[in-house]
Amino acid sequence: MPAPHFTENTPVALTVAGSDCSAGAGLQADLKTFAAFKVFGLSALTCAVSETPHTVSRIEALPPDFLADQVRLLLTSYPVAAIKTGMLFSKAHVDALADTLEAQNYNGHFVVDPVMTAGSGSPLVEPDAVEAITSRLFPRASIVTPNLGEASTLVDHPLTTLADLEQAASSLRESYGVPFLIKGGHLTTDDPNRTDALCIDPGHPIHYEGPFIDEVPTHGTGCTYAAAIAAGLAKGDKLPDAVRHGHAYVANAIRLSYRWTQPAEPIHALNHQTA
Ligand code: PXL
Repeated sequence: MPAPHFTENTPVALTVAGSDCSAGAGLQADLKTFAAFKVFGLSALTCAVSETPHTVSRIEALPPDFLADQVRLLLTSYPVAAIKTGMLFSKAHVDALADTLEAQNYNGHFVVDPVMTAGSGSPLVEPDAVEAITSRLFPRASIVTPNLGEASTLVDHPLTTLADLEQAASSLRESYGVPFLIKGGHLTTDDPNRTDALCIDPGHPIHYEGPFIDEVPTHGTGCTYAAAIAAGLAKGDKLPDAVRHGHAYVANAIRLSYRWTQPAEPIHALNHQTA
């Protein structure tokens, strides 16, 4: 037997998210992504979702104080360098998380993916969760990563063009004082590419562009992207580099995605190998 190899240098990231039993999104996607980036992943569970990429069947939430206990225990036991949030389900869960981060004086990287609906369109959070996420989590975020629909909810008007998306990223950056990455994957345009806009300095968006691959349903891409950014930050990447690596990683995961033909409809999942 070779001697065990201990290391103190492995970065640690924590996802605070829901379980997707079909494992393409949610904390399963986050842990796969952390592992692909060679970051040790921890998970604090908010709720369990019985779902596939096509449908959400049922959601069971854990008690908010149980979420708080997981986060407290992990923060007091591991050198957590980055936290990534996904499906937080309710205002009570958001408050439990925010209170625990404050009580533990957490000041590491904090990636907020403001999850509102599943790729299949079903709501994943109660209506009052969104206000709690914006008021309690956004102000302390290293980056917030809404998709087009989530960004239009946040600015309260529809976003249809890349110019709209850039304007929204700038105005959200101004409102909350933290960087916003708005993902353009859902833009309807004749352009074969899609652009994401990162606003760190208002008025100076950084673009990340890539070909749109439309044959693949995109269940889990948002979770994977935000988890990759958290992994990069945990490893010491600067924010624009963490986003660039995350963007490339998600594009690759879509391009190499799996497909199983079922009696009813084909089922897809992202491939979490590194390029
Ligand atoms: O993709 C958003 C998302 C986040 N978290 C969980 C999910 C989903 C989508 O289905 O199930 C648990």
